[in-house]
Formats: sequence, structure tokens, C-alpha cells
Amino acid sequence: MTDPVLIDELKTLVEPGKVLTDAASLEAWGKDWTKHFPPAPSAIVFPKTVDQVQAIVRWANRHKVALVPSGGRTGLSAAAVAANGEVVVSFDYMNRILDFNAFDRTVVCQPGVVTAQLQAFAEEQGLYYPVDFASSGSSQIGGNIGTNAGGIKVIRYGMTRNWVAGLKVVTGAGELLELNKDLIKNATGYDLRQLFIGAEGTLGFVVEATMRLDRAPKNLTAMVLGTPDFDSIMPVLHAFQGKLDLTAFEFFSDKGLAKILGRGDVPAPFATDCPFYALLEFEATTEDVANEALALFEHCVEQGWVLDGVMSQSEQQLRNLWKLREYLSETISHWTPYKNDISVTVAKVPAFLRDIDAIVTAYYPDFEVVWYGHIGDGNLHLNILKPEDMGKDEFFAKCAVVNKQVFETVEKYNGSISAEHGVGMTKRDYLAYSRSAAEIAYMKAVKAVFDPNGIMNPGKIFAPE
Ligand code: 2HG
Ligand code: ZN
Repeated sequence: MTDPVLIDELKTLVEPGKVLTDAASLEAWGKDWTKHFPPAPSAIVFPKTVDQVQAIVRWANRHKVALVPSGGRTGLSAAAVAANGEVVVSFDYMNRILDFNAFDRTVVCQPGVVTAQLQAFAEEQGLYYPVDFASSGSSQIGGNIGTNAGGIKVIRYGMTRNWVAGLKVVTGAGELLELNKDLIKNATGYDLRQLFIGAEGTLGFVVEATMRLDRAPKNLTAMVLGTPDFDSIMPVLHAFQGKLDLTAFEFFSDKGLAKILGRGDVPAPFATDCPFYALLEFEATTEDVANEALALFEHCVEQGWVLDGVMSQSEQQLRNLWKLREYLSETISHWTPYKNDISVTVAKVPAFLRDIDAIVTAYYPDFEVVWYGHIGDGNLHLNILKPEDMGKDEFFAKCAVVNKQVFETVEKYNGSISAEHGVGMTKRDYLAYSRSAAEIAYMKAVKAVFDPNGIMNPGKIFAPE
């Protein structure tokens, strides 16, 4: 734990009352949505300005105190968990939109701006911030950048990385850098902005981000299609992608649907029971587009790839269809799931899912396994649910037994052990299944350049040595 004398010094660097050490605050700000590691920070500090962030980093360097960045705390890999007496730096009070440029279609955000706040701001300007996920009501832009967050529209819009025009960062050495100056074209050597995106706060803090906006989509329309097996989803994707610009192509299994319907507040899409469901979305800009989608649906039924389906006819119906997919993560959190967030190239998805499913079913015939994810970009979420009568530690230990085989399969398919949730602490021991020894050595060398004293989120991405 950090010496109380040092915490008193920390208090002089920020506004009065902006360092908290009470048990409830340590518990609340010391963790994210994961449940693997009990939070144990020394203090939570809330800077309000870039100068204060710099002062905190310099203080941490002087005294060799570890810092953990904290945003909306919706992370799923424990990158924002302070389990070892670190000081948590929360951006809750740096939450303002600072500027908007209509010609560049850019918004300057403080890191604590909530994703939904940016989305609403974009809408007020008649524009659109397209990176979207179920946690957009709490997740913050700084955290999204730290994990290069993806979500449900990646097939069309890409990851957070695609929308960052420029960054201001305070490095682990305490220096303020302005990266890329919001330019579209800038061929002046290494793009350091990209290094900080997805770095999980291990190189420094994002203290300002200029985010790009897009034109607002028109008449978004969703279809939910039931398929007789997983493999049939692929020709459906191929058929629709050949004719329409999809904004999303998601999937979930019958077990996932059962959990959603069990809530009692989301209507079933249709009466036919199917083992798998695809949710796709497109802009029905004209009647011709909607008719094309219906013709594709009929074609898929004729081919035997689809058993039943529905197309949204109103905004309310669009929202209800999305709930079938978007509510999944929160709904199954009740069963303390063991999560995997894995990806391969799209063409390999069916064989990959079959292999992983066979491993999991062989090891855990009694555990409930829920599959869902972002098929359109090759990202599968595998959630193993804890039986109600089993303790959390016993359950996680049992699940970990199979990690080796799951990750060996990921490696065999040239995939990723973390597609969009980051490495944090939950996946750090498995990094070598996705990155070569040489790559990891280069990554550590980069960290040492920006964070020479190793104060920035230590123990995240890389296992402690
Ligand atoms: C999603 O796609 C999120 O819903 C959460 O990435 C995934 O809960 C999960 O496993
Ligand atoms: Zn996801």
C-alpha cells in the first residue's frame, strides 16, 4: 500500500476532496466489470486538468507509485482493476466536450466523456459517432481508446482506432505529447497516436482526444433470421454482403435467446425455435433496398439456410430486435460467466467455432455454454455460465483448465486471444498464443521508452516478471 504521507502529498496536487481513500470508494473505483481480482487500491484521485494529470504522473515517478487509469469501469479483462495497492486515476471529472469542427467533422473530447454523450452530441449536429456497444451509457472515450473498443458496428465502421483524429497524452515519463494534430494526411514518420490506442494505459494517459464523426445513417432496418445450424449463417452473410452495405451482422445461440426471453421484457422475434440466430442491419434508404433485403431473405429460405425471420417495420421494432443481442452480456452476468473474446478471419469462423465448442463440451458437459458475437468481423464471445451451486473460485479454476486447449486452437487458426476486450490481467498469461516472443520483446521495449519507471498500469498486458 502507498504510504499515507505520500497520499497527503498527492492531495496537494488536485482540488480539495478529489482524493478518496474510504473503503466504499476504493471498492467502487478499484474495479471494472470483471470479478476475478478483488480491488485493493491505495487511493482514488480525480484530476480536473491536464496539468493536474502531469503533476500526478511526476509524483508517481518520484515515489515509484503505480497508477491505474480508470474510465467507465465497464472493461471485461481487468485492465482497470487496481488489485495491488495502486493509485487509481479516474477521469470522471474530465468529462467535457471541448470543441466541434463542422468542416473536419471532429469533436474534441476530454477522456471522461461517456460514449453515449458523444453519440448524442453528434446527433445534435446531424452527425453520427458509429462505435457502439451495450455499455455505451457508462464507458468513457479514454477507456474506449485504451482498449481500442469495437462493438456491434465494426463490420461497417471499424474499431475506435478508425475514429481517433488526434490525441493529447501524458506519457509515463510525465511529458505532454500532441499526437497527429487531428490531420487526415500526415506522413512524418511513426504515428505514435496508434501506439497509445489499445495500450490499456500502459504507456501513459490519454488526456484529450479528437474524435471523427460520420454522416447519420438513414432508416436503419434490422432483420433477425433463424438458421438450422451454425454453418448456415455463413452463406447468409455472404448473400447479404454481396448485395447490401451491412451496418451489422451479429449472431447468438438458442441458449442466449432463452436467457433474454427469461427476462420477460423483450419480445420473441418469431415463433420458430432455431439453434442459431443472425441479426443483420442495413440502411433501407429506398423501397428498392428493403425489397432487395426481402428477396435475399426468400433466397436464403429456399436454400434451406434460414428457417424463419423478421424485418423491423418501425424504430420501436428495430430497438426490440437489437435488445435480443445487446442485452446478452448484462443478462448472463447473473451467472458469473467465464468469458472468452476470440477472433479469426471470417472464412475460418465455422470450423473454429466447431473445434472450440467440441473442446468445451468435452470438458464441461454439465456447464451451460452461451455463444454470441460479431460474425461479420470474425469475433466470437464464448461464455461459460457458473452453476448456481458452485463457488466462484472453484468455477474459474475449472474453466482455466481448458484455456490451454482453447488458446492452442486460437493459435492454430492464427487468431486472437482477445479480439476487442483487451488483455488486461485476465488474458496476460496467454499473450504468447497470439503474439510472437520477438513481438512481445519489442512491445516491452516500447513500454520502457514511454514509461521508464514502470508506473503505468503495471501487470496489465504483460505478466509481472
Ligand atoms: C458484446 O459483444 C460485448 O456484447 C460483451 O463485447 C461480450 O459479454 C461478453 O462476452
Ligand atoms: Zn463484443
